[in-house]
Amino acid sequence: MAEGKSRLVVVSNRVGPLSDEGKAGGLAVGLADALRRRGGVWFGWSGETSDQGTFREARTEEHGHTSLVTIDLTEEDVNGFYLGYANRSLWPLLHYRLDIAEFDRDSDRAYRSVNQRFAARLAPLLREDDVVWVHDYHFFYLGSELRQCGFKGRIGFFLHIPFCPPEMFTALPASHDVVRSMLAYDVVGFQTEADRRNFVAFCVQELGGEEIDGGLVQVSDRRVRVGTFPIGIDADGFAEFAASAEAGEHEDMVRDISHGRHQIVGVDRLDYSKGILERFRGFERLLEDYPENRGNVQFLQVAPLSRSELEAYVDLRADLEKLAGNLNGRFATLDWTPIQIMTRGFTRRALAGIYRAARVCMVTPLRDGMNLVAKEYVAAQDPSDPGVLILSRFAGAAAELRDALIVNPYSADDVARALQRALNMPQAERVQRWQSMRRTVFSLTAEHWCDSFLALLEASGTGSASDFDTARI
Ligand code: ADQ
Repeated sequence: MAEGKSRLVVVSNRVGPLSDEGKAGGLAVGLADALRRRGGVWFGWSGETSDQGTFREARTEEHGHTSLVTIDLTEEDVNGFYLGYANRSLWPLLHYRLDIAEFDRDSDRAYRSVNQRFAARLAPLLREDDVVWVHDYHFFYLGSELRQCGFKGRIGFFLHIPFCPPEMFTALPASHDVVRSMLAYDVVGFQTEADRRNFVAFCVQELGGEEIDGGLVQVSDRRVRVGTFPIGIDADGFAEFAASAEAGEHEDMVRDISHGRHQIVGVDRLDYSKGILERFRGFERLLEDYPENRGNVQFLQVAPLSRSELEAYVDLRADLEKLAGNLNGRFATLDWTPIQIMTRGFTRRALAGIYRAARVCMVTPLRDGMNLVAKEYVAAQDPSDPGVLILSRFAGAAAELRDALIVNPYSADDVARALQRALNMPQAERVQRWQSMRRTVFSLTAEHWCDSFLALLEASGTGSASDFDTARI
């Protein structure tokens, strides 16, 4: 463990990998890096189900100064906690999709119970001066449960996805319980100022709290620091990936299949929040309204299946294939297929090559906490001939990457106009916009995100919530 610093204990639904073998997502890389530097524990779900679930012996893997500690869930836990409450209630609701959010008592119970059992398993592993950092919407109750177990040290929480306005969040039957229990954390962090404001507004309007200068929220006698910490990527590492042989091979492959046509790319987990259908409609509008692009542009959408066990995702895949099929049927010629969809994952090096081959990257979510693909695309570009980023105003990244072409993803006209502009943008303007975005991506990195969150958490002092009791708030 690094001298003079407390041990870091990270909790997230899935843990690792600690070594970057070119496959980890942006978040895992950022956290792994912090753990490698400081030493500590990464605690979470093993991804396995067993009959004993959380009661089964924990698995521990040692990597230098860091231990990965995981426990199982039962199948019932997976259905209620993970597929149910986390994925069918919280994910859609927090992405402003009240229309498809489902709420039911059994998954609410399962979620609380898993949070309570995770806390009970983690508490005995903790030392008094540990700094505990809990991640994401799977573990809203974990902090207050750790307090119930008697842990008095510092606990921070970071939400990777958006926090919707209070008018919407109150639709969650347990909304008051969730936010009250979040006050057990010493620091609560969000991706953007808009998310932070929504959370504070909930505390004020629903819990009778008030905002105090300096980023503090007070509810009854409990004060919590509420801040904005936009997540970044390991920009240098990603730029190195882009210069690797594997990236070069993929860049060449994409250039070969595009036969000198401009390549447009979209890279997302297959999820309704990513706005892929709307993006296809924007591309279709480009071909309708600006016919000179027919035969001259090609769109590659990379969308690996995520959570395919959920019905909404199966439907989405079918809708996407249908829309792409119709569009291809309508515009394709013997030697040109406008849209290609690939539902496989790529290594991060391969992905960097694909980004580099693309003249335009479309990152057009309907709602997104941050969106790391936007930052990866910027980091992967050739400085002398960079591509253009088209970015949804509803992605957290839009607050930082002002020199992208910012669009309303719901408007096919707006998206088509931006595509036309991107495809015809002079090199000098591309370079100037890219340089400005590059500065942001290379300064507000994953390491910066981690360090600034932990600095605030460490400065928040120990034991501030030792007497935390949700019943009093
Ligand atoms: P995600 O919703 O997963 O993350 P995003 O930020 O774009 O969204 O991260 C996706 C990651 O997966 C990127 O690192 C990307 O490279 C990788 N990826 C996507 N498609 C891939 C493919 N085909 N092959 C390989 N890798 C692929 C959540 C929130 C976001 C927030 C992050 C981090 O929803 O808003 O930015 O957490 O906080």
